Amino acid sequence: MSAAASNIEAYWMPFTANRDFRTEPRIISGASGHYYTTADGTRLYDTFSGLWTSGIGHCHPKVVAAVQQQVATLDYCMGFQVSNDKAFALAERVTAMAPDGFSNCFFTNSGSESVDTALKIALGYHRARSEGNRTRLIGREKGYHGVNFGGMSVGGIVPNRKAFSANLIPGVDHLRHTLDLEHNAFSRGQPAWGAHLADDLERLALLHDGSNIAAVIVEPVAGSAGVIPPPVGYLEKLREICDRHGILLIFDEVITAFGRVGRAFGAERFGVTPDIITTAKGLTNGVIPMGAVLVRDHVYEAFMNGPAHMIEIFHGYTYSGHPVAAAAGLAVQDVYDEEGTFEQAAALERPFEDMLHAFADHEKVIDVRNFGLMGAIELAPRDGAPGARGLEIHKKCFWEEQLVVRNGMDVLQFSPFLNSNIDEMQQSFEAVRRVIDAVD
Ligand code: PXG
Ligand code: PLP
Repeated sequence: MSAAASNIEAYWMPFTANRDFRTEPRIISGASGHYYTTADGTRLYDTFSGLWTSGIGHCHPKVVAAVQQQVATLDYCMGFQVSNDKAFALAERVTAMAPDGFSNCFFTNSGSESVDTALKIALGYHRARSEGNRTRLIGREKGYHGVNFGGMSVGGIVPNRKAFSANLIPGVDHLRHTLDLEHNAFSRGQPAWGAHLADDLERLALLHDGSNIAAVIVEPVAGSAGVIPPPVGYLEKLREICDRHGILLIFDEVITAFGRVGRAFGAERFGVTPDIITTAKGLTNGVIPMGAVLVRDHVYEAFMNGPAHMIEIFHGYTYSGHPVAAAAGLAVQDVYDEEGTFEQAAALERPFEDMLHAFADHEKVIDVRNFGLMGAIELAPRDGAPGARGLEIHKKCFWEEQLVVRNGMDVLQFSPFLNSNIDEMQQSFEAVRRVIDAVD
């Protein structure tokens, strides 16, 4: 298989070993349904549904048609003091499917922008209520909240922070993460051990005084760090401590929203209601970049004060509510409804869990984790070369098994399509096993 483009020097790829990539370029030029194609026509099965993005598959005809139609009708319009019909329609649609009490949403263009928007809304909320002293933000170790300064600062993935350490935003603390292979390795779904780690929030509220803390942000299920489901009772405990201290709870649902955990939102699945929800990815199935920040009514209403001619939040992006992105979003939401995508995802959970946990006894595997249609197989790192085994598996899957598999260091991550075919899923795991067996 050849997957080369004529000149691949110019493009500086994100989160990629660029020089290594150029020795074996893996370039996709087409997609349909659950498969990618390369320039020479090779088909590859996508085990990651894009990058957690494309739950209904690639190039869904309904979405393609909606985007084509919209780009020929209204390609762009100013979003400040003027707007477009599709943005309003999508906001109505998304808030209608959210948990009760989320009647408003703010549009962004990515998960990173959604997170920074959410943090600014949290700070603005307290200020609007004359509690401007609430400035501290709390994230969690191993959290991923994108790469902008706010999200990076509340995030807890060390290599993403290391080079920027001195410039992270001030006034941020982190809860401990909940992954502890000694106590919760190989849990199916939510681990039984670890709810007590939420008490870290109480400890920080005592240290700083809860009245100085603006918000806590967590992923309901950590994704990027390698799928870390919340221990049973953990999210409930965070909610309770936030309530006691007047702290806003932000769920970063960039991955978990729109069916990935078998419901519209993780908040619904876990039965814990945050004050702010960040989304992106599945909002448009990844077709056009877009994110949305959903806010509870009390948050929105706090801003709707002062003279009516005044802008309530001095924040927004050139492309907030972009009409083509919004049209894609509307078509995707139609597909979710018409095809029963979230129910399809829920029905796949158990077989997916079984396929993943079949790796539990493999000699190179040190943990298997899953929740909804999020899964991870953690491999033992090679001595002195963490990440090498994972990258080799990724490449071998691509070249020898025609499979796109995502690795984060030595953790293989799986994000199957919400409408996966079980046989294809099974075959993809058989191929992954062949590759894990074959590498050192
Ligand atoms: N929050 C969460 C919870 C995410 O998963 C972001 C914010 C940032 O979104 P943008 O659209 O700015 O990338 C994400 C993104 C991985 C991986 O390998 C996951 C993401 C990004 C890159 C890699 O799991 N999620
Ligand atoms: N930089 C400059 C010079 C700009 O004019 C703008 C927007 O007008 C931005 C950055 C922000 O761009 P965006 O609104 O696409 O985030």
